[in-house]
Amino acid sequence: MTDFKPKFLEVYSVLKSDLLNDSAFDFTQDSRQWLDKMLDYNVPGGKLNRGLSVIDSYKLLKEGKELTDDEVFLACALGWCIEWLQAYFLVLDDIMDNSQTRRGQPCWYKIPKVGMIAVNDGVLLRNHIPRILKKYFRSKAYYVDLIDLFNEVEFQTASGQMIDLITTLVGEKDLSKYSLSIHRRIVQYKTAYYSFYLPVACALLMIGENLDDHVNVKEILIEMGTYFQVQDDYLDCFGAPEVIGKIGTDIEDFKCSWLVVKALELSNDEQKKFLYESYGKEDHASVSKVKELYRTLKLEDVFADYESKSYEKLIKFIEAHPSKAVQEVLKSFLGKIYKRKK
Ligand code: DMA
Ligand code: MG
Ligand code: MG
Ligand code: MG
Repeated sequence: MTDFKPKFLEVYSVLKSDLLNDSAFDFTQDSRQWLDKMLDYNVPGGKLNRGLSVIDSYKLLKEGKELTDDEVFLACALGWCIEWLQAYFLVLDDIMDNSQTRRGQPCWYKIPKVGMIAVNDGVLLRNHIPRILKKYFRSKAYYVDLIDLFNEVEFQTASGQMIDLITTLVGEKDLSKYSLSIHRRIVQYKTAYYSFYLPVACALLMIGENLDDHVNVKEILIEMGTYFQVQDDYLDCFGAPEVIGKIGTDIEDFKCSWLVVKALELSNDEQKKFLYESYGKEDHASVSKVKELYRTLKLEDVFADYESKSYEKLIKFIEAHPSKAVQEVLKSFLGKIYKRKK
C-alpha cells in the first residue's frame, strides 16, 4: 500500500498554519505561540491510524485509479480533522481519568504552565474542526453531510464518555452493576464511532456515497472498534508503558474495563469479595493485588482467546460483504490493529 504518511504530515503543517493565521482572531505573539505549541503537543504525536485510514480507505475505494493531488490533500485534511477530534477528547479524558502520561510525555494538563487551561485548549481543538471543514469543503456537495457526520460522532463519543464516567461515581462504587453488556455500550459509544466508523465514513462521503447505504459497513466497524477498546483495556494493565506511551489508571479509577468484567465472571466467592474490597483504590498495594488476581485468573489467556475469536468473526463478516473494494478497506483497517502492542 502507498505510504501516505509523509504527505499526511505535510498537510498538518498547512492546516496548522491556516489556524495560526486565522483572520477571525487577532493574534498576539503570545497567543500564536501558545496555540502553535499546544497543537504540536497534542495533535500529531499519536499512531495516526485514524487519520491515515481516511486516505488509505479512499485509495482502496478508488480501485486502482490514480488520486489527484487535490484528492490526496482533501483526504488528508479529513484525516487530520479526526486527529483533531481525538486530541480534543484525549486532552479532556486525561484530566477526567486523572492520567499522568500520554504518548510518552506528560499529559497536557500536567504541564505546570498549562493546568486547567487545558480545558479551554480542548474546546479550542474541537472548534478548529469546523474551521478546517469550512475552508476546504464548503463548496463540496457532501459538505452538509460531513458536518452532520462529525456532529453525530462527537455526540456519540461524549455520550460514551458520560456513561464511562458516571459508572465510576465515588460513593456508588458497586461492582455488581458491571457486566459485558454495559461494557459494550460504553466502548461502542466512547471509542468505536469516532475511531472506526468516522474515518471510513469520511472516505465514503468523499467518493460520493450515501452513508445510509452503508449500514452494514458501520456495523462491522463498530464491532472492530469494540475489539479495539477491549485491547485498550487489556493494555492498560498488561501493556508496557514505554510502548503504549501511557500509564494505566483503570483499576484506580474503578473503570468498567473488560478485564474487571471478565475477572468478576471467573472469580470464586473469595476472589470476588477481594475484588469488591480492592477495585478502585488509589494505593499501589491494592492495585498490585488486583493485577495479581488478574494473573491468577489467567486473563492474559482469556484475552488471547477473545482476540483470535474476534479476528475470525470480523473476517467472516467482512468476507460476506458484496463489494471487494469495501472488503479491502475493512481488512486493511483490521490488519492495522490485530494483535497490536500499542
Ligand atoms: C478513551 O477511553 C476514550 C476517549 C473518547 C478518549 P480511555 O480513557 O480508556 O482512553 P485512554 O486509555 O487512552 O485514556
Ligand atoms: Mg483515559
Ligand atoms: Mg477515559
Ligand atoms: Mg484506556
